[in-house]
Amino acid sequence: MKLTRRTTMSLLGATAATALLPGGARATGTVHEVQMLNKHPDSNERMVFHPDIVEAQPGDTIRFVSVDPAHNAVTYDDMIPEGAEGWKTRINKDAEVVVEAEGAYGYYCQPHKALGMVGLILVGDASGNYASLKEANLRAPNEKKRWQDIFARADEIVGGSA
Ligand SMILES: [Cu+2]
Repeated sequence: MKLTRRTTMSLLGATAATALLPGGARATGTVHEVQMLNKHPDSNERMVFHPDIVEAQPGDTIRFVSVDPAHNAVTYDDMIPEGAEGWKTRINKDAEVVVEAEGAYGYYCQPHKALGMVGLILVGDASGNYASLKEANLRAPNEKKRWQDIFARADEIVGGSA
């Protein structure tokens, strides 16, 4: 089950590649692309990260692609593994982050957070802090709604890997 899902993910959004990082270091993991879009390609949802759930392994790279303008990706302070580093990418720019620490990472787009432009990255066995993400302080109704939808799908993934 786990292998099947991972294989599916790699067909959808990930390419096996090495990423050239600032400073010349090379990441050896998989690169997972997340598109920043004004409209979901397969639904009427506006302002989305696509895919909004990524399953990765420690050392993998997440590549945020600025397909449409005015988006970025910022981790919530209370939605990352303890001791892990978050990130904040520049608006309108493609950006790559390497996820090192195992766990769940919640992030949002600054201009569209209140509209529910949010996403989840699960690194390795994310069960360590996954449940704590549900306790995070969310203010906007659309933001809460999108997270409920993401959690409903992620519950199966995290539950299945535990
Ligand atoms: Cu946005």
